[in-house]
Amino acid sequence: MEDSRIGLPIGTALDRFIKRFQDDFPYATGELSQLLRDIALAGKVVNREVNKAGLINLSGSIGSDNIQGEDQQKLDVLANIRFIRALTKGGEACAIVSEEDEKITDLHNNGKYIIAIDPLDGSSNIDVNVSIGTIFSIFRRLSPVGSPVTEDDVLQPGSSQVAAGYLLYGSSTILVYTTGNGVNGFTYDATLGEYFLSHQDMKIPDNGKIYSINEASTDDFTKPVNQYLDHCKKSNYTARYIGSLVADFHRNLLKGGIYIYPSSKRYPEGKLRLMYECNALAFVVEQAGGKASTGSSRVMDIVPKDVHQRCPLYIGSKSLVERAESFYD
Ligand code: P6P
Repeated sequence: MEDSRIGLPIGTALDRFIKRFQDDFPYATGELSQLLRDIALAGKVVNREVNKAGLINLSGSIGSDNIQGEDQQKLDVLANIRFIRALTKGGEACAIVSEEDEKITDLHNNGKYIIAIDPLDGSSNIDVNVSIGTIFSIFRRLSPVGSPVTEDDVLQPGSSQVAAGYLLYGSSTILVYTTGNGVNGFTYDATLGEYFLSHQDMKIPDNGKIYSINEASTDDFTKPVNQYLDHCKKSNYTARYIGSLVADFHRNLLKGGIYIYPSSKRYPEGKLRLMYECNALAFVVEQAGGKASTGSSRVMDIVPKDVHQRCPLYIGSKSLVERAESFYD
């Protein structure tokens, strides 16, 4: 079926783009479109608060840990509230898995979709003005609409995602997402309160020379990881590691490169979360021609056993990920 979005010019408003995309699916009834709009709306609110954090005493920690045992930042909590509120009011999501909440939030409505979300990833960077992001993953529920949400509804492999993407609150705020028909980026114009198509049909360069990993943990890495790092150095790659997954991922998506958070003594399963970090970015990168692996298997093939389970992540340009995998063989 011809993609009716081809030829949509740079500068197309997100709303119009979503509507044109919906026309590609004659049976689409608009719920997914509305869900994407709800996420975009929450992103506008979070963007406003991220940009003013220092002025309205929203920086810093709330003095307690989240369920991940990580020092919870004020904006973590606020972003979580904003997204849950927008998704609840929108009515298209029947359940939410959030990094900030131990349990699944069943919205007890007739929504068709499950959302897994990291409301604000990299939030420890807020106080030092480094880019941070929201990561989201969308599944269709499996059980009958209106019935209680089941574990099977939620614990689906990444290959079942119907949409995924991220918001990056940086020098500009950009929404990048896929619904399985390529990847597009929309830059937010706060003066107009609208996102506009700025990155059309994004494809990750396969000849990237950037590697992103926290090399302070080298002694903690397994041999294949360190062999690959040696390869990168001998190949005159450039090391770029911001400590904010969405920022590192987005740069590598545009310029080519690989981001690695491997398993280690400290994080035997890796640090990053499968459902609302790895799967979402894996869907985006595969749609952009890249690859997302645990080092030995495809991230999106993993059937989750727990909503907060972690997984090692090698993600970026296909040839770089495959080269890293070769050290495991
Ligand atoms: P480390 C932020 O906490 C995060 O989840 C990612 O955004 C980032 O890439 C990674 O962890 C940084 O972890 O162990 O290198 O500080």
